[in-house]
Amino acid sequence: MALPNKPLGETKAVRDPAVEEREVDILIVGGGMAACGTAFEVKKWAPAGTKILLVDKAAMERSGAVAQGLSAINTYVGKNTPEDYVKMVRNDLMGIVREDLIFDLGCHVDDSVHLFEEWGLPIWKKSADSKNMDGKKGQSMGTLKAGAEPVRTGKWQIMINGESYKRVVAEAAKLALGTENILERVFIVELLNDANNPKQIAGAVGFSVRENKVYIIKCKTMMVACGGAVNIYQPRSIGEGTALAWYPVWNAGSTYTMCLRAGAELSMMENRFTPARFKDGYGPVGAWFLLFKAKTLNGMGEAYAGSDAAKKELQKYAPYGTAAITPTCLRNHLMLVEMKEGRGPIIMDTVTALADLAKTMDKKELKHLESEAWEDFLDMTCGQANLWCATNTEPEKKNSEVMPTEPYLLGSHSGCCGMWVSGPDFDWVPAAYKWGDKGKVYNRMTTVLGLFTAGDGVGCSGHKFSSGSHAEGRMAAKSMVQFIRDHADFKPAIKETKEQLVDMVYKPVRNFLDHCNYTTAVDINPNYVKPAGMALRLMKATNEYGAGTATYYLTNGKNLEIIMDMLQTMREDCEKLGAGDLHELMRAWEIYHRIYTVEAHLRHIQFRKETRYPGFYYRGDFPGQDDKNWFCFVNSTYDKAKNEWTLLKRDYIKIIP
Ligand code: SFD
Ligand code: AMP
Repeated sequence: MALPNKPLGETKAVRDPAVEEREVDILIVGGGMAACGTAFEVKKWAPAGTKILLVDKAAMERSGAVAQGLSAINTYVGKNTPEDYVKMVRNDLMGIVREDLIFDLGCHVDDSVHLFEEWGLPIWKKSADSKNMDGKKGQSMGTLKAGAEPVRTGKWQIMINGESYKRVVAEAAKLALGTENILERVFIVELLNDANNPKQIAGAVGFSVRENKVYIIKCKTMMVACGGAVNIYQPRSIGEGTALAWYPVWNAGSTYTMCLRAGAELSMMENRFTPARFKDGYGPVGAWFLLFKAKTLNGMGEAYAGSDAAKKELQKYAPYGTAAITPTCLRNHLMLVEMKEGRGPIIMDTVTALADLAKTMDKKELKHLESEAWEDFLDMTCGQANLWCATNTEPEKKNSEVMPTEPYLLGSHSGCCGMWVSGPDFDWVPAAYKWGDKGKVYNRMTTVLGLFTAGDGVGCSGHKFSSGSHAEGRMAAKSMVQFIRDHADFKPAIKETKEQLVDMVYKPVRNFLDHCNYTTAVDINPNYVKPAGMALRLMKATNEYGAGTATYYLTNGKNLEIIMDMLQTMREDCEKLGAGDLHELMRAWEIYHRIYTVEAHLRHIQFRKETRYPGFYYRGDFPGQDDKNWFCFVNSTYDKAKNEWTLLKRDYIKIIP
């Protein structure tokens, strides 16, 4: 149940919180697209009486990446085939992907889109004379399921009026699960392995960000879908712009850190997404490229992306670079070449694009087109629309700059880091890609028994986006139900005592309370470090040594060696985090999660001795791709008892010719 909004000011943390213990069959951690998918699907398959609980750190109506809404659904297969979908994802991610996971998703994703429409999400449609119909007009054309044509921008993307997208999806999830089975504003800190089998999941511990209360929850199986990782690198937005980012600032790598600390194997953590976005406001570019057919120009006014020099550059990365659609990282690479050679800044030519479209439009249609240009941002990144207002930018009259942002870690958008999970139980899925227990295969289960993930949590299978994340959450739900049926006699046991868990979760509070009177300035104290300070320390280090914007995304072996040392020190110093209120306690745990996540990222970059994703990051000591040695997955595990990382290669197996 949602707690009411709190009164002004932060809730002071106390030394000894209340403790609530729960035991359920199925625990869903996260309340975003994937978790809402799980919540919607799970009860349909679960035996009567199954206890299910969903825990979100925020309020589901507006939590996660879709909080502000979206203006497009980027994965709708429609008349394409799942095989084509695999080929698109494979090409965009430079060849190394899990084709079993992608194909499986391609078979199911449209069903989630059909549900969104049934639940009230307006999807743009083509009229009989091929005009774009949005809002109510679009709805009057009938549903996608009944055969209406969506407005395709690219081959995979469809336009929506999506400001309330997350509300629509969350409402369905809440209705399906029942609000009595939902805890909002509870931040999960750590997963708990079973006392009798350390390779099995048995529960999780977290705390309320609204009241001084720790939750200890036992379960038989768990979905962890806490999104990707943001603010692990110094963002380009500073000063007045602080707190702006493209991906959701409130997703702090909890998925990766909690799963890796529970022993789950990670895959392709070296992959990151460094998106090109409208400068300073982080407005996405997809609609401008695909719907409005805009071009990017360099500072000389040249459409550099189609130039002979660009074609020559892309040939270095054939077959991906020479494919019909240039992979996302290489589009960035071309942009960076221009910037580094002094031909920046990069400019989105909105003026020409809108003028060209206007040629075939009457006045009313033109007005509508202009409002669509605004709505694109108002629907999902309203800060960009605000910035346009603040800088007198009318896109039909004034162009905007585009810039590659700071790096993000995610597995659902144009990136593919995450957990190494089992694929579906089909004959065509290689044995190395499917696993489970007692002769059963559990689709989307990590290498920890009973621990599932979806959306940003699943590695090696990007380009799921909002719709695919929802569908994947639903697919995993069915496996989770199968799991509890097969493990009906499993009694989760936690080896940590209640006191030990409370000590761990509230340690930053106690550090603070023990020492806060020692100095007059509460943020400065020799006995504790505030999470805000630690966040700055982390972002400075990753920016400078870990291929951030400071070095045009370039790093090398020596820089990585230095930052590993710094990260180790930061982890040690995290023992001294201090939190005076509940909001700060959340910040303390977020920074802890961020540090582990970015360490995993950098350890993978260190291990992979090539530059697989030019434009996302570069290894100065290993430029270019080395297919002979590195056309494989890089995986890793972390042993929390020994504080040891193990990195390994796993074979890439081609399934779709
Ligand atoms: O324009 C804890 N995305 C786009 N998808 C599309 O389909 N179309 C678009 O147009 C897309 N674009 C876009 C997108 C995202 C953003 C931010 C913008 C623009 C500005 C991507 C999708 O949104 C994304 O793929 C999915 O949302 C991923 O789903 P999922 O479930 O993996 O993550 P989530 O939705 O962010 O949810 C995370 C949840 O976890 C909670 N959480 N709960 C408890 N304890 C913790 N420790 C927790 N940590 C996090 C969160 O509160 C949240 O509920 S465009 O750029 O291309
Ligand atoms: P973005 O707004 O950059 O997140 O992109 C939204 C969708 O459009 C994603 O599916 C991208 O892969 C796709 N996209 C964005 N820009 C281009 C482009 N220049 N060419 C092809 N596809 C693109």
